Amino acid sequence: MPSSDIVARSSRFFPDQNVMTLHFDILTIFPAVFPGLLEESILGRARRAGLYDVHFTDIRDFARDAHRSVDDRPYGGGPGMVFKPEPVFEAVESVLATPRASEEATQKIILTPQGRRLEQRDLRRLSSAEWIILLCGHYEGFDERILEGLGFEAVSIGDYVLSGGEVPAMVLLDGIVRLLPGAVGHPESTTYESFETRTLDFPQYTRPPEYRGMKVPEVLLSGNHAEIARWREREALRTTREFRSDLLTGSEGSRGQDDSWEAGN
Ligand code: 6GU
Repeated sequence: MPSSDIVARSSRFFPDQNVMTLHFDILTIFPAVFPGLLEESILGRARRAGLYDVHFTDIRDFARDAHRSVDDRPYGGGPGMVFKPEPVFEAVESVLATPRASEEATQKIILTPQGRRLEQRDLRRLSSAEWIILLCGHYEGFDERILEGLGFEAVSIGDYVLSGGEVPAMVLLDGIVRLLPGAVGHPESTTYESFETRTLDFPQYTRPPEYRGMKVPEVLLSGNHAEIARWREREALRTTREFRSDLLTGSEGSRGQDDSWEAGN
């Protein structure tokens, strides 16, 4: 997998270079919430190394009235407010007006609890894109014509409701960037981990061998690598059975989602 990722990411424009920059555009009414997360750790290093970059568009800049309003009351009544179509369409069109990659290498995603639930394999597939546009929802939702007219994929990060699409957008970005070749020190640490293998990770320990009466399992101190591998496999299965038996049976809970989104597109 890592080698094919590298091929996928070598640029048509710079074929002699192994790495190209994955461009993110994030459309939001709260651009100020993102920078801290983008500075630290893997995301910070990968960005400074040029593996990816992020451009923000403040949807409010495309509001038309003096109050810079981007939401309105829902037709038919009910609580909450709905994203108006005009500022969102115009913000999206302003981003699309300066393409950063070919159509085929571009992924356009709208973050909404009404979307298809994100899985690790989706992140894996998205990590070979060249341009990813993320549109963050807010309020009670979007005017349906935004979903209908823009041709974006609607993506949810799980079966719970958040106040907006900013945290989900960061979840996507984080999950994608750490898969880019060079982002993580040991590439194998992204291939043998939970959800790629359909089991949870096995328990890990570091020094000291005993802490507050809790001991590191003897087998891990034994130096017997075959024994250690068997123990880890057993423990991974045990914790998966206990907390996520759905991963072992292939049933995905109430939504019965058995294909990655876009698989059928
Ligand atoms: Cl993408 N948005 C919101 N507001 N809530 C969510 C979500 C997205 N995914 C799960 N819950």
